[in-house]
Amino acid sequence: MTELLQFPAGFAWGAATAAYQIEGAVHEDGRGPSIWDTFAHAPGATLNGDTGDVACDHYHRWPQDIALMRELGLQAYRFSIAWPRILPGGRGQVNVAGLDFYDRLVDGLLAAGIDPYVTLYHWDLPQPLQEQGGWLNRDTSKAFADYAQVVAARLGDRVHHWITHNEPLVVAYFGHWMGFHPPGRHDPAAATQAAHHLLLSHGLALPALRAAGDSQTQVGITLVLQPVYPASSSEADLAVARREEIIWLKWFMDPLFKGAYPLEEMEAHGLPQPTIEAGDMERISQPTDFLGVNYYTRIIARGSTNSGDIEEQDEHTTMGWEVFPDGLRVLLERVQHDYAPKAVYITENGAAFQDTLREDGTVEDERRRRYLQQHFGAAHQAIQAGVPLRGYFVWSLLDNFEWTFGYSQRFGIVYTDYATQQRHIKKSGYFYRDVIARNGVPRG
Ligand code: GCO
Repeated sequence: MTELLQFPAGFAWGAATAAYQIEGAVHEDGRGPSIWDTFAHAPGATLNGDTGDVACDHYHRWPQDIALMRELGLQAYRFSIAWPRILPGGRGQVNVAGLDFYDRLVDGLLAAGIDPYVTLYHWDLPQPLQEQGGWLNRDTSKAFADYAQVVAARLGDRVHHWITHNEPLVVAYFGHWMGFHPPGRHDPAAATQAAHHLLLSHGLALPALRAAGDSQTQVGITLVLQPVYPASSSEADLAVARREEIIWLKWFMDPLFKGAYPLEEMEAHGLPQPTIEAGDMERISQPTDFLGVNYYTRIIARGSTNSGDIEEQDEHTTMGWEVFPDGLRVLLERVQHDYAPKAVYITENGAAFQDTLREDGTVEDERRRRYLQQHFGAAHQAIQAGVPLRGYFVWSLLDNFEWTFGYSQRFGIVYTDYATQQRHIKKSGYFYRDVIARNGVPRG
């Protein structure tokens, strides 16, 4: 018999999604437009012009989706709330029908014995706030805290895990510097300023979330982190590695956990200093209960084309990402050593591969199954090494709208047939069900 790597008692096994990627129903029950509606509808912005207008139609099919989660044995479910459903104008008038939707969802999850982990911002800023400057406007941070307060006042008696932001790096860097996410800017100074306001909004929301909860309430933030491996010990590779570490680790972790940006290093690597007001860094670095980590792959830093003692692994996902499970262990140990968060959750990990739905309704996604098994194994090693890892959320429950890649990338452990909206549990989903049932993973 293969050996089973046993996880600690109480470890939370779940799956994750995000509002714009699954809900659809973008014009229903008073929802206002978000920057992703606007962006996805702009010609050429997404592959095949795909949008989240219908997505997985989860807004209507949520009871069925909860039944699926039950079938998988999920203990926890991470989803995000669409700010424009709650406050269509971004601030001011509350849309009660929007709150009602999430209220029903939370009750449905609890009735199924599934613990809700709620993300407040998974990139869908209300469009009216963008028109007032979006994350470049300091007032947006205040609007976010007010929004957090409205949601927590309604759900805080039943939701005990709150995540303020999902991957603020992506909002700042992809949205304001690389330009391939909304609002499509190409300005490094805008990126660092937006990042600062995102972090500030996290700090402003924390007291509101705590005030609406009780002693069980846990509050955190989710970052996408990638460990950086210099391709060799050449000065050129090390220089690139230093810059990548600033972007993918220190830019957000230092202010959150040390109360200061690494400003000199940032400037030296082309990240301009943002405008910071008195008290901001104290707000940003208030203690949190956990850190959410999204891990997909590593970065190999190369200063020149021919450099490199390190070779990429052969296995890649359809996103083009190298499959590198040990990077998860290395990352978690590094984060613990340098920043010591009180607790850690993997809030996303998963892989896109080409899937085929067979006539009998099965999907033999052996590569995804193996990907998960290997990454669970790496997480287990990190726990052995002392990392306070408390739970694991597979990205994603369902195949869904993968941002600029539209529907071309399937990350689900459940297959979505977009033509019929039928769901089919994949082989990886059944594998996950067994892992959860045994609270253990067969050694890979
Ligand atoms: C992210 C987002 C998800 C993505 C996933 C796969 O982390 O980028 O949280 O929305 O779909 O990461 O790219």
